Amino acid sequence: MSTELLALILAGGQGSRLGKLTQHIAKPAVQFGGRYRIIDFALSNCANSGIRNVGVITQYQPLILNEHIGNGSSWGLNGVDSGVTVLQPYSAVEGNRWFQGTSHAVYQNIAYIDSIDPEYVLILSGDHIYKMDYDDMLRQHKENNASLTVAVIDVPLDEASRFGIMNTDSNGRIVEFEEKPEHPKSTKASMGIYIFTWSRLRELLINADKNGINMLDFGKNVIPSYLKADERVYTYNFKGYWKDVGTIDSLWEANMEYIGEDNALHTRDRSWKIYSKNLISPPHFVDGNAQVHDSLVVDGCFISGTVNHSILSTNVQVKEGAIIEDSFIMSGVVIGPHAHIKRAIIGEGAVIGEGVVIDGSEETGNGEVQVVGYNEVVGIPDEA
Ligand code: ADQ
Ligand code: ADP
Repeated sequence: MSTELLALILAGGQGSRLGKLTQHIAKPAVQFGGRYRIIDFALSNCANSGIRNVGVITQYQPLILNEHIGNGSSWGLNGVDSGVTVLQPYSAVEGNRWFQGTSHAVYQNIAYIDSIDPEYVLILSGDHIYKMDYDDMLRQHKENNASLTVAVIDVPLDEASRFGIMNTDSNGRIVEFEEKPEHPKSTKASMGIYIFTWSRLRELLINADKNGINMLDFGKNVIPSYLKADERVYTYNFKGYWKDVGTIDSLWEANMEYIGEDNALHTRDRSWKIYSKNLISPPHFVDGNAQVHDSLVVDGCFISGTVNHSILSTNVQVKEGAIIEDSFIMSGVVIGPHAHIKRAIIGEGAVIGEGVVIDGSEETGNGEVQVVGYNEVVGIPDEA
């Protein structure tokens, strides 16, 4: 089998900055927007870009991710000439090599990549919310006769030190790259999305291992080494909405930005649909006393209380007198009578007892987005 472009989604990071939300689940499997898990965006972008082969590199808590991806049929990636392969961690064999970085994870999966025999590999993160046509990036990679193309986006200067930051010449060729610099010299940030000409990357990774050279991370090792070797490294300028949802604040923000008809992701754009595994639930029910404004509510919800500018994922129950504002509520959550949830993320299956107040707002709460973990019980659950 051979294919032009193989996508590899890095879905392994622990996501420690998401705290309780990633205690038992890999970051890319965390829910988003009422109907999705974060990785759906990368998988749907692959499907929409005409990519036929996708490898998902897992490491930390991959169980739910495995279940979710299944045979890839939700994204149409289960045909005779296509497939999603969930690649399992190598930690058991290699002992302490468990924690190593992104390019090392690719190196560990070289046998799989060789079995597909791609001309190019597209490296993606499993934790970004965006819509992007990777085929256009590939077109440009070929036009530039590049050995590496890095997707970039302009970020605010005060956030630039969270990213790989680069300088380019007038043709978009990268002349300088610094991974997460303390004092960033530009605002051109790497999105952690790369297209490599595979033969060249393969050679680099194999030689580095042979010669005991650290080649563990794309940002820290591989890109600098490409630049040093005077390889043709180009940027691809991405215009549009993109968010790395690696922190509680960014995850909450991205969900809030997803509310509304005219949202940042253009949900209603039929030409670039986001697909997910669809578990059928009954229609949602809004009872006679309920009030729902400016909110996303999906299947299986049962609402008796008040919901304002919030997202209710599948099978959420909001009991009488409860108020939910500016919050993202994941699947199966029960919000007890007269509870008040404001500026919060409530994890899958959590139960909030009667009258409990969870408030992360500036005005009345402590100003920090509040989080309740998966299946966590807060207060005394309602008997009914
Ligand atoms: P980070 O996002 O900080 O920076 P990193 O945490 O190394 O990069 O991980 C990238 C992705 O790979 C994440 O989705 C993570 O979960 C996953 N991952 C990490 N280690 C893995 C492993 N061993 N196996 C499988 N998956 C793994 C990168 C770039 C920056 C760029 C930002 C943009 O290094 O230059 O600016 O992405 O978000
Ligand atoms: P965050 O940046 O939110 O902490 P990352 O996904 O970048 O999340 O991963 C955080 C750290 O956790 C990284 O240093 C990564 O190497 C490490 N890590 C990755 N996988 C595991 C794991 N299975 N167990 C423990 N730590 C891990």
